Amino acid sequence: MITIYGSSLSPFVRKVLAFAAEKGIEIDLQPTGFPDRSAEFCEASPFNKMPAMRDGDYCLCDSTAIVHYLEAKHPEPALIPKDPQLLGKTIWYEEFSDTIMFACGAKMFFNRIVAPKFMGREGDLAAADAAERDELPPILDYLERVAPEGDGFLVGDRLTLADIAVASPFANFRHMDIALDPERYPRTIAYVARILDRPSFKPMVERETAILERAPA
Ligand SMILES: N[C@@H](CCC(=O)N[C@@H](CS)C(=O)NCC(=O)O)C(=O)O
Repeated sequence: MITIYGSSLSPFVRKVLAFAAEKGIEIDLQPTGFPDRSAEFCEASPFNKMPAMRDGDYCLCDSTAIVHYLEAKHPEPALIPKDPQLLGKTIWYEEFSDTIMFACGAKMFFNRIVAPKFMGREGDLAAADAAERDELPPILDYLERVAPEGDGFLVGDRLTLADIAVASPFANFRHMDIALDPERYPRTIAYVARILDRPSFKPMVERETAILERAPA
């Protein structure tokens, strides 16, 4: 069985786990310490970042590398299109999530949740508030322009890595009780709710909520 090291509270780990679940790939999730210096994890992740993966004696780190490995090893159902234009858009949305959304979301999630609950210290709440005030609205404005209506998807006519990658950080927003304005972001709200409601995400996000409720204030 494939092992993934990390916590699904990380949007990168959650993306890999949802991607594997959509393909029906069974995963052995091994939680990592914070920080994790175990030889097993360090072998798989030389820079100690989650997620990392072990498949037999083959190790790989980085969520993008891992999802491409999984796609090549388990091609069906295809989650990364082969058509050049659809492929390009899929990679763009994943990159948008991994860089632009993460840069904003991490400032909020680290300072409001990770630092106080898992590191026993206060986070920089002013930095979190500034990210929510200044960085989040342009991200949501962009998503509202591209979010599909009805039961559509971001790229082409089926679920792809794009949907998985873009929806993943919204679970972190939920954990922080960030309320999106329904007047301003109706399409984004409906689209994200639909993706996070899929069996590949829903039970995982519920387990995260339970972990956060048990964690110290
Ligand atoms: N590009 C990497 C980023 C991974 C990453 O930054 N993970 C964070 C958690 S969200 C981490 O492990 N941070 C710990 C650290 O930087 O020491 C990926 O896509 O997997």
